[in-house]
Amino acid sequence: MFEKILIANRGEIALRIHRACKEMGIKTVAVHSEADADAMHVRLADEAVCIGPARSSDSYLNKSAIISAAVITGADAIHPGFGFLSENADFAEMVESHGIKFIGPTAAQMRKMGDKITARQAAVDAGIPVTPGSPSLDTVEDAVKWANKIGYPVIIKAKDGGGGKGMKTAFSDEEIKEAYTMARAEAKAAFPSDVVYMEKYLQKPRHIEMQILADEHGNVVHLGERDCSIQRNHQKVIEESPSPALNAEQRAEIGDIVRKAIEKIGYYNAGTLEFLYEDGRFYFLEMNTRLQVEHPVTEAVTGIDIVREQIRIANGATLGYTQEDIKFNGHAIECRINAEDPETFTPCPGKITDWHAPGGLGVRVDSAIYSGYTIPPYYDSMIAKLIVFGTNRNACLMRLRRALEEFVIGGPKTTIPLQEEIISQGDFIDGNYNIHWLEKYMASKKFEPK
Ligand code: MV4
Repeated sequence: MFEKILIANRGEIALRIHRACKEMGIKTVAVHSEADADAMHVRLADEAVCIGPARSSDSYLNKSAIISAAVITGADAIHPGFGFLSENADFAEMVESHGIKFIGPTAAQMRKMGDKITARQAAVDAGIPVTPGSPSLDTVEDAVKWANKIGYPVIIKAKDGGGGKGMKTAFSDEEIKEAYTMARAEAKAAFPSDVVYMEKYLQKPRHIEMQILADEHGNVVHLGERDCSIQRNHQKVIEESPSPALNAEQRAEIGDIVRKAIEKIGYYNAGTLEFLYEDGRFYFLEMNTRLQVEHPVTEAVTGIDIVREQIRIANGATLGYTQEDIKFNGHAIECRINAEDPETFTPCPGKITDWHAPGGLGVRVDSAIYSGYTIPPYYDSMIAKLIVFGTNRNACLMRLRRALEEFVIGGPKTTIPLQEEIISQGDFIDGNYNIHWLEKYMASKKFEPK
């Protein structure tokens, strides 16, 4: 087993990975920017290396600084967490070329499944349902032809797009020309490639993602789904498992399809397949070849420590269990707590003057915040994740309401009031929502925080 793992990340996920390492008797190396010198993961790690100034591009995205830190400290492996270099195939390659294990898929798997068009093709070849779609569109005539073949409404997407950037919908031949031209122009300006393609546009889908774990010997399991539809501006706000929209048969069906597909594709380590779900049907969107922010929701309902499994897999272990051994219990909901104005979502960095995290049975708080800590303005504004488990969804909601009420964060504004507002809405309580629900809700009523 690895003796020492370098954690190439910061904040709550760095702490989360550190915890898994310590429980496995593995030493940890923290890397940090100058701005994170007094961060929790730095304090708790066995060793810490400053890798550069505050700006991410000079520190957490600085491949050679991170690899140098691993070489200097003699780390056997690097865990990239999420964001930063976690889906950067070149980084994975550089790490492996230094004889250090990258905890994740291979660079080749990352390239294949991380690219929207090749991933879609791999999904089709592996029997995963996708939306009716087109190949890359070279001319506006192509766009008109394919839009009429697929049937309106359609959505045009940039191959290298993400987070909703470079997407344009069209409902008629009149709209398709402008949509195509705009999408290509935006792609050219924002991404490495200006290649665009088209899909049938789903107007009221849920966003449901499947967690998979695969070892390097061909064994694959799925760990169920997460419903991530409560989002705003492509930022997830609340995630839950299981999805209130799925029954056991649907779960088993899509789980089976995904498991067999990943076996066929030959992917390994942790991964998540994102789907749009509408009128009882799944449509593959894209694959995330990394650990995700919302992984604790799956850990709560399966009892599996996903980071521990990633480390075991990277160390060549077999899973040691099959799909039949995976049991799903109860219900879990995660609230992302951001240091942001709950109405405008503008980041509010600053000093934490008070910090009281909720506790009790079934309450988990993943955070690297402590009283007196100052949130730096250089990184994303998520400061904590509140994950609550209950034996069923209602019990989970009751507990979540109590935990949010108990949470005290003095200093910056946070999204807690918005979370409390969302979980008190009838639609949410009934599980009756889709990807547009939150934006519609916030637009429809002047949001009044408590
Ligand atoms: C779609 C879609 C509807 N139909 N594709 C948003 C970013 C990227 N993940 C793909 N996205 C979408 N693709 C088709 N064919 C709606 C969205 C979408 C969305 C998807 C998941 C979660 C939130 C979203 C918010 C707006 C649009």
